[in-house]
Amino acid sequence: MIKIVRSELETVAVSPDRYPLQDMPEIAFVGRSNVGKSSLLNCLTNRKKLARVSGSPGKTRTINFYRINDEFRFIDLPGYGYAKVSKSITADWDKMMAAFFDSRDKLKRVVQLVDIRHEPSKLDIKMYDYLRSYGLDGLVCATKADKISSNVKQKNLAIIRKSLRLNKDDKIIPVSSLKRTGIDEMLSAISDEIYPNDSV
Ligand SMILES: Nc1nc2c(ncn2[C@@H]2O[C@H](COP(=O)(O)OP(=O)(O)OP(=O)(O)O)[C@@H](O)[C@H]2O)c(=O)[nH]1
Ligand SMILES: [Mg+2]
Repeated sequence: MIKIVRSELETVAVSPDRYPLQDMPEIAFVGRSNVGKSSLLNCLTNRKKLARVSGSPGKTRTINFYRINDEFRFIDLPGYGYAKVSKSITADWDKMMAAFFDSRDKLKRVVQLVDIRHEPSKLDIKMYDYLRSYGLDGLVCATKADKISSNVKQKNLAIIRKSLRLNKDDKIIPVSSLKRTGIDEMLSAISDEIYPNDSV
């Protein structure tokens, strides 16, 4: 399994002319505003303040490229579904995402984050279908697992699986960035995407 020893914010971009060169494999993270993307990145990299976390949703509005071990990148995508964001910003978001997905050839997988407490929203389902159309689906992270009891957890994971229409082999990993649970499972799944030929 990968061991993250170095991580740095490499580039903050809105449009493709600011994206870094495609010289290493990449894993992106997407989900509604406030679902816990930036918190998960901090947890995975074992850094407290690598990505900015906020109580007010809509914090990450840019595409943030993090360089990990000089080996691969984690990409924090801007959250969707923030109610106070105006229509024009939503249109910009769609354009920003299309430009991103159309151009990153070394993107191995996009981790879809959903809140473990709730049934996926229409936007979550739309986003996941969008990932499916690019063949980048298959890895879901159910966040804030510390907020529910373990018997409700199993039930909710099944609901999420069903509503996103996951295949049998697709992974859904419950994670708590607060309690640091599920982080090793997530790192192991990410390892499999970056180094698919390595066994163990
Ligand atoms: N209890 C609990 N709270 C969490 C967890 N992960 C994130 N949070 C909280 O959820 C809020 C949003 O977290 P962020 O990591 O900033 O969410 P984000 O998806 O990056 O949000 P945007 O950048 O706005 O799209 C913060 O108040 C976090 O402290 C978790 O595992 N458990
Ligand atoms: Mg964020």
